Amino acid sequence: MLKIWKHLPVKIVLATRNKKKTEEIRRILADTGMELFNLTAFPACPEVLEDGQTFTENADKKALEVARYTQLPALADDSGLVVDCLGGAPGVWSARYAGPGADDAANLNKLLQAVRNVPLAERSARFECVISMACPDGRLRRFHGSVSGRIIDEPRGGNGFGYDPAFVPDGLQQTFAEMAGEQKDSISHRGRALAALAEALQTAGEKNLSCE
Ligand code: ITT
Repeated sequence: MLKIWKHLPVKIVLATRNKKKTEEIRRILADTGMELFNLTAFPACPEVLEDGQTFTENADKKALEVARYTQLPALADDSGLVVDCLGGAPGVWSARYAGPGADDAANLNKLLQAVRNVPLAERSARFECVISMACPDGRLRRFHGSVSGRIIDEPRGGNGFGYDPAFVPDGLQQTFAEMAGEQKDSISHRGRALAALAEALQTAGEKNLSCE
């Protein structure tokens, strides 16, 4: 899908320390030729406090702070799961749903407990992703992707991360965690947001991408 920019020699910092998220972004953008680092290459980069009320606020903040610190174009992903019967939870708190420092297993377990008594037909949910790309001088571009589905009773599958074992996209039977990575990317919130970024930057050209 994103095979348009073979060998673009542009260095971009991914404003994340999340290993699985990094893997997905690298896989989705692999054919663009961009050189992608994440924050493990900048161990002294201060942690960005994610205190926004929306995915957009958090994505912008992460991209701008990391671009300023590294003096490189920075790409931030803020994402999460919005569950209708839980009033939109875990939403922007997806990474910390079971408490500060909670791991994926604890968050997933809390989600499954929270929907336990809700009929399957009322378990509609969606993953949201906002990708913000910032230049060190503060210029910012933003892209959005989402995918609708439902939360099942028991986790299934060993691929992906986070809430993937509990999420079945609309019209399908497999959870994200039962799919091959490329299959998830082709319909996922992150895949869609990054496809929009690729399309916009293809139009804008390499100069824009490198923040010159
Ligand atoms: P960074 O802020 O460092 O990028 P993070 O894990 O804190 O890493 P977010 O604040 O964007 O990232 O929170 C995203 C959480 O939402 C993530 O930890 C998962 O729990 C969940 N999530 C996001 N995308 C997901 C996906 O594709 N599959 C499953 N869960 C996902």
